[in-house]
Amino acid sequence: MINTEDIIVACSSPPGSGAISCIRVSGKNCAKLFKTISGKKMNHKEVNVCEIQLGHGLTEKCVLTSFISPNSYTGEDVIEISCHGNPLIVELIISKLNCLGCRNAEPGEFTMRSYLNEKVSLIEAETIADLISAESYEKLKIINKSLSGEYEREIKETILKLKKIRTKIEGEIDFNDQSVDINIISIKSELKDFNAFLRDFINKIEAAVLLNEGVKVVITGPENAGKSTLMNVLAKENVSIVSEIPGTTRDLLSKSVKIEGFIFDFVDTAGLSDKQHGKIEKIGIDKAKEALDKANIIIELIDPENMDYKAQYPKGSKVLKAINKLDLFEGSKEDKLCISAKYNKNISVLKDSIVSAAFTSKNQTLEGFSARTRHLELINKCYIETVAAEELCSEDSVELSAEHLKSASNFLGQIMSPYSSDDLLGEIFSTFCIGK
Ligand SMILES: Nc1nc2c(ncn2[C@@H]2O[C@H](COP(=O)(O)OP(=O)(O)OP(=O)(O)O)[C@@H](O)[C@H]2O)c(=O)[nH]1
Ligand SMILES: [Mg+2]
Repeated sequence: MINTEDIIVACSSPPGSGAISCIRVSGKNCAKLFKTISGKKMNHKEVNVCEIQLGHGLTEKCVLTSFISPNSYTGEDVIEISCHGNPLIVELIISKLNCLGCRNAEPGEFTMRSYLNEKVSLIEAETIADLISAESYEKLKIINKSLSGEYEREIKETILKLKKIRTKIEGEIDFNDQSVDINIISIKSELKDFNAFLRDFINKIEAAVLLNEGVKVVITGPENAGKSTLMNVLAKENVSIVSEIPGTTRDLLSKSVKIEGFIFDFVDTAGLSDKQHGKIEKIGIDKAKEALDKANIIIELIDPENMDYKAQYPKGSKVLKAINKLDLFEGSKEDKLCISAKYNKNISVLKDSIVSAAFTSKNQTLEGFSARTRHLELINKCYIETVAAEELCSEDSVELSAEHLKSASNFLGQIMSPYSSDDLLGEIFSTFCIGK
């Protein structure tokens, strides 16, 4: 159950020691609380220096900044308490506030209140969370554009385009007349154009999600091909054990690596072979197969001893094939990329191929926006419906077509405002950090 009645409190600055820590308090009426801790009246945008009495006979000189509802981050009364950046002091202040009736905030709860009080849209809230966790300049650039509302505007325009087509098709159902054929033909053609537009939009969002959430690159291939050696050279550290014994890697090992400013999550997996396997190797192989299902890019690495290696990958997978141990054979083979993981040969070529495979056109991506898997899933569901609507858009099945468009609108609308089920909102905001 979402509770918006409590006054919530959390430390909004990073944990640990520092010059200053900031504790945020938000609730419907904080004037009484403010008076209790500072002995002063709470005024909007006012800064007060005051000594707060804490446990253990301690006092702390704090700076209190107050904001009166609705003109605050959450839309409620907000007090920001700046104190010396010692975790013990932070703990004592929070425990004092707990004694005065404040509840510790859940992750993202301040921003959730901001959304519920219509201070920020859901996309804005998600973008703020992305801003905080951005680990590259490229990502910051995109988030900046998103914060200026560009992404939201494109989503809203798409919703509007779909709404116009829906209005037309529903009009056809309500006012059936002789010109029905002509109108349906024109609606079908509009739907065709809309679907082409939506396909492009999805491609753009897919690239943006990869940039925002990282590209999952799974390294697979036969045993002993040098997968773990490659993992270590890409990660620039010893993530995986390397040995000449086949079947060394069993668990999945992951490492996030930045290449040209883009984030890639590399996953090293157990080698796949047809040989008889023990219980643990079998589990490793199952895990490797699961990882392949979730990969955005697969690197199939073979070596001179396994040139006939054949494997099946999930439909639509992007597979980069490379032959390792270049030092052990002469020249190029079958136009495949030849590398040496151990002697760091052609690794930069492999990295370039990985970046190009993830972001077909880097520039196009950089003009993209801060999108999430949540948005991509909804827009894909919308697309399935609009494609069905186009197929069914004929005189006999116009009602069915309209039904599919209704579902399509519902999916698209949820990007901006999900059905306010507590669970769904809780799920979205729980990925935010505490104090946000
Ligand atoms: N000559 C040569 N040996 C390599 C190269 N890369 C890796 N090796 C060797 O190949 C052997 C196997 O390497 P690993 O990285 O453990 O291979 P793997 O594919 O992870 O093996 P499993 O985890 O057992 O499936 C080790 O002895 C490595 O030193 C290379 O470029 N050239
Ligand atoms: Mg290995």
